[in-house]
Amino acid sequence: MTEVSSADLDFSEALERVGEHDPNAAAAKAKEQLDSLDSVTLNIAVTGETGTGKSAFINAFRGLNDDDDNSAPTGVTETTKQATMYTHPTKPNVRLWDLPGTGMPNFKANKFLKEVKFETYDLFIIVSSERFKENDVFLAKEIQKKQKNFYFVRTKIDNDVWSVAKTKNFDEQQVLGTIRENCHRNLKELGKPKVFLISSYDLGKYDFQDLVDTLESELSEHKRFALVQSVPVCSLAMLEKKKAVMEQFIWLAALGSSLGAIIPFPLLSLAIDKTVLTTYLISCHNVLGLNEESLIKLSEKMNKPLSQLKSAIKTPLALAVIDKLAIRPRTAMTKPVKSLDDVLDARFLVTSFVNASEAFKTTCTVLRGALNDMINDMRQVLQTAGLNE
Ligand SMILES: Nc1nc2c(ncn2[C@@H]2O[C@H](COP(=O)(O)OP(=O)(O)O)[C@@H](O)[C@H]2O)c(=O)[nH]1
Ligand SMILES: [Mg+2]
Repeated sequence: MTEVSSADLDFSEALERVGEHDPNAAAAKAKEQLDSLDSVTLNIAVTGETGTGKSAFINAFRGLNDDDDNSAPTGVTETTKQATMYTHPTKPNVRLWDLPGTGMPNFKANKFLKEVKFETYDLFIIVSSERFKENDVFLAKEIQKKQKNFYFVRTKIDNDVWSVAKTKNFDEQQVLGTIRENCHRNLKELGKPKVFLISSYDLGKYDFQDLVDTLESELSEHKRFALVQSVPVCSLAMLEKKKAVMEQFIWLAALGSSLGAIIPFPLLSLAIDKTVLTTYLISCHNVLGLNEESLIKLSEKMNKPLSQLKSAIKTPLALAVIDKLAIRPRTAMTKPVKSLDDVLDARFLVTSFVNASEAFKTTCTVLRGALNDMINDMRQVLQTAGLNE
């Protein structure tokens, strides 16, 4: 499966892409491919000395706060020599591994990598909160020998910035530039590797987006998709990235939802398997951070009432998805919301004539519109929360 935007894809191209000429077989294949996207695993190892912020970084990456249930304990001295796995709360196929600290004086990178079973991981993130040390360099070289990728992350940047923020002539870019230079000096044996400056308590700032872009560009297509789906929506820029990735699969969801509509149906919506569309839209809802858990985290992080964030969600489509997922019983107080089925039907009704190709095209348009609605709502949520970049 190659990367493509659904925008210009017609039905016959979609059939070709899944390698089936029969529309029913193509729909089945498309559904299979959608499922397989959720089963690809991404294993990210996070390593570095004790106290450098490995656990806090893992929590932030999973969209959790340090004191949440299931979060990696922070501020504790590591006693275990084992790697601990933390799965992503909504994308369990994405796993972050908290590796034991690398700070001991007689550190042997090769032995360390064997002990933590290096072959398990797709990539390594080497964390430091001050300067990178000899052990970090040894480790990077050994990872390279084993033909895996590593990325240097310099954490606690918020502390560095904060400590000089009150000084005269404070220039944030200059502070960041100096930190970067120092890191490069410590890592010069490795050439000039990229170093990402990060605050785990404010992923929307500094280099987190750049880190995600870089990982994305170096992963295989399916793993890249898992990565972008799982990262928290910490900025408007990250939201745009997520939009782009979800758009790539509209054609697949549209194809998967087609019921081989080769005879005219009185209503186009009858020719569509709405369960496939619903699954895709729920997945968008989670990926974009419109789900309850993500909104709660955002409200805690930005210190904004949850109700205020929720009130920024206004489109009937986003509200219908939320309503569909709500577990609470409806009460008299609940505002009546159109069901997702009704909202989708209303959008399909626009077209009255049908063949498989038209059905596909219309479904793509409906999904694109639905995704746009959710994106616009989430943009409002982020702005309400005070994230404007
Ligand atoms: N200000 C700030 N503190 C951090 C950051 N990352 C970690 N910390 C703090 O540094 C301490 C050690 O972090 P922890 O994640 O437990 O480090 P680990 O031993 O490498 O897992 C904890 O008190 C964290 O709250 C960060 O990006 N910014
Ligand atoms: Mg830890």
